[in-house]
Amino acid sequence: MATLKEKLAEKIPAWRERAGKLVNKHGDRAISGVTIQQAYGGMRGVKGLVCDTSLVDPQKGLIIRGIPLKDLVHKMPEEIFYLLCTGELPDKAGLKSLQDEMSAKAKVPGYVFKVLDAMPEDSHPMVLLDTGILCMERESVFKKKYDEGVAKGEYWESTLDDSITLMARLPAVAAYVYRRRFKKGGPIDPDPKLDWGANYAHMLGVSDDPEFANFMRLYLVLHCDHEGGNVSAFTCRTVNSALSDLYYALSAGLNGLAGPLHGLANQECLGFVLGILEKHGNKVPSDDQLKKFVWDTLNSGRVIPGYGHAVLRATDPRFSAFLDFGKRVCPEDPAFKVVERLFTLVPDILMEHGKAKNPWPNVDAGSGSLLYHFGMKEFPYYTVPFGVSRAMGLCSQAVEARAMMTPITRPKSVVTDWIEKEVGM
Ligand code: CMX
Repeated sequence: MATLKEKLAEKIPAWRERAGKLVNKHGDRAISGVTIQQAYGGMRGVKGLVCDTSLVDPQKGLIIRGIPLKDLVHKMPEEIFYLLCTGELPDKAGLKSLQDEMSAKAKVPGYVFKVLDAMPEDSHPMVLLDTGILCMERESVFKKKYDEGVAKGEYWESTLDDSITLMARLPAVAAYVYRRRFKKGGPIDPDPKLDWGANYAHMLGVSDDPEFANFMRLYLVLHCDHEGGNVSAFTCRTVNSALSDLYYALSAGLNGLAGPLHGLANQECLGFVLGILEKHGNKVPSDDQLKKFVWDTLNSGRVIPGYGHAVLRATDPRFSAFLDFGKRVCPEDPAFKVVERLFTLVPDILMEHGKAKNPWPNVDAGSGSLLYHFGMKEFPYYTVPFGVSRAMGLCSQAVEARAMMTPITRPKSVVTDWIEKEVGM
């Protein structure tokens, strides 16, 4: 058995050698160009980053360290974190050592709750989560080691320490945010016997259904990472590249996740589904009624939430995993049934409509209806569990970047005058 740190220590020298060889032998070779459209258009498709934790394949969706997500949906989130960091799934002892380390580091300092209590009552749950993370910055092991003058080649070790502490504490902070913000009563203490996902489910206090813990584990696995260039990952890696520690960097990344074009989209999808039910007397409408609702939405110039993707060109395997879960656990739940029916109808309609490059569902099409099924009805909270999960990807990417001694991020910007001169305008 190898602890996470031991496994990384074993692998990092070979990773450094591999990258070093590439840069030495082929450093001048171009792997991407940049068009003017890309420069003005969010750098879509520009290959300018290396991220080995995961890859988004247009057809297969998320692939974590070479393993398609569909083959990982029954794993524990802690196993996925180990995989993201090292490229290998842990054996039983390796998993236990990580879980033990997380349990030992899980206690959230009391001042965090005092800070959250002092925030305005209507603060957004993501503001509370990100503030909770940021105010713990004084605990950073990386910062302490950096101030002591530790060598650059060892930065990854204290970045890993910070990652594990942050991940260990996030469920308690996130559950506190839920219970305080939505007046659910006092906080629920963690149960040291429970794993990471089950403990989060327990501390939320939303449902006694044992399936809720299974759902939370699945949710945490499915949202864990989505390669390196999405807003939250790119932000986190940029901030961390300045050697701002992970408390600064993770908080910054999750501030990006809070945007409606990124992590906030899941609440809009559930709103769409509930709007359908409301319009039809809270009964699942017929397929013809559903088709009409979808066409009416499109004809009024709006998008169908939960469908389409910037990279994917097939059904998102994360959606498929949620669909399978719902079919097993709550096939008769009206909101879930609408999600299931929409999946059979919307892709054809979007193809006929002819605009969306990808007519298939993304992860957000199904997740909200399942949270709703378990009794979590507060939409503004929905990005928070996404953030708890995505911390796995952001932290593992930071460990990777420090392991590879990646320099500070600093692409070049240009002025419009320069572009006009380049094209002779
Ligand atoms: N319904 C209707 N029209 C859609 C559509 C949808 N679900 N998805 C795309 N389109 C339209 C676009 O609005 C665009 O129209 P215009 O040319 O009039 O602007 C056209 O099809 C082409 O868009 P695209 O290249 O296929 O999609 P983008 O890469 O620009 O955008 C996304 C991707 C996800 C923002 C878009 O598909 C969308 O708005 N989907 C609905 C919202 C949603 O589900 N968001 C969650 C995304 C999850 C994630 O990012 O992880």
